Amino acid sequence: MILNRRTFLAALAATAAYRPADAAATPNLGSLAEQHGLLFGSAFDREIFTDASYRALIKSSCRIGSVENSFKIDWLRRNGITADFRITDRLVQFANSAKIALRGTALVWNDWPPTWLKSLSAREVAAALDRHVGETIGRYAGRMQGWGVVNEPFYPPHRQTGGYRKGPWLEAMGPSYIPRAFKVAAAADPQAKLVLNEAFCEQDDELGRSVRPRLLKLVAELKHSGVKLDAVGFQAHLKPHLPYNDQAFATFLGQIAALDVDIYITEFDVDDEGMPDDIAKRDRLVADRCEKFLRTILTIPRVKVLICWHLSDRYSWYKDADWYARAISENGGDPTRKVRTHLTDGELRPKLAWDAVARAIEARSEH
Ligand code: 9MR
Repeated sequence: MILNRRTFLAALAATAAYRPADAAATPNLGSLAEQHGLLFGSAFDREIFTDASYRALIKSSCRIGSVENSFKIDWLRRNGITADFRITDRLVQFANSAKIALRGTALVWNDWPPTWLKSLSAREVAAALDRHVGETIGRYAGRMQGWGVVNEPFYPPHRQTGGYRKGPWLEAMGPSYIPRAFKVAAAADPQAKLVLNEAFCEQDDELGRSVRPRLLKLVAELKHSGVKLDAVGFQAHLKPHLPYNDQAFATFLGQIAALDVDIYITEFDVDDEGMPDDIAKRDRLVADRCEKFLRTILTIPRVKVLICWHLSDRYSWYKDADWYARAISENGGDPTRKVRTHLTDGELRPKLAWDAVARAIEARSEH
């Protein structure tokens, strides 16, 4: 009997004990996605310089990559406005030689400001934005696929006018910091894809539903005023323990796409805090959530990019988030248990979620 790829993947999924030894034995998500009009990749950062096996996984699987932290102002300009570009130079060099299209992320974010920024006058903060965005993008012009220029503009619980996220950029300039950052970015590298990135919209809770209309209005305003905005990024840190409605989210993505922007899924992973300790059960739940979400939203042709926020539990950011272990205990779980939030485990072995993502990508062409 000859199995075509779909039947083969379905057969694999049906085999509960399926555990391929390494990523090479599984569908290559980067090339599979390419066949379906999608750029697939992952976040990574300086760990790739020392972790050869992770570097190999990133190189073999990713057509696109996001630098997780090193372009953020608190990393690049730790002690003042003068940047230390040594690490970012190496990251760009790595991606260029590995032929991975690279994105810098969260250049302008009201969260995590460096201490020195907080003591500046409004005028100096505006100048710092111009310098950080202009100098950083300008330095790598022609070598980067694009930039997450502004990250997470909204956070209605901060109770600022318009639902904006509180922080030094908003305090100094009001919401005008957003078009300003995009204008500086476009001048520094006219070819780079410029992205506005937002969190929570995938959730169908009060927070997600309060961010969506505000983001839609902002994107419409930016486009109508002629700002160069190529794509809107949705993080998709999926939280299955909160309400969600993938169809409603897909409808919202359709409204965003109608404003003539691409859609990028920029930080894909699944928060497993509400799931049982049992690894087999958790892996199945994570895989199911990945597959259902992606099957729904990948039907939208303007979804062009899918980036995981790391490819392995080895580098899961949940491990360092102070609220994560606490949330597991509150749910009656073992707070010392290993995270199962990503597509491969701590030993870089693909999990059920890897194949679930492959199936969802394959289904894209059916629509
Ligand atoms: O994964 C990132 C973690 O290592 C950093 O400490 C943190 C603060 O800079 O940011 C994490 O990435 C965030 C991303 O930049 C924006 N969306 C939420 C991500 C997870 O917190």
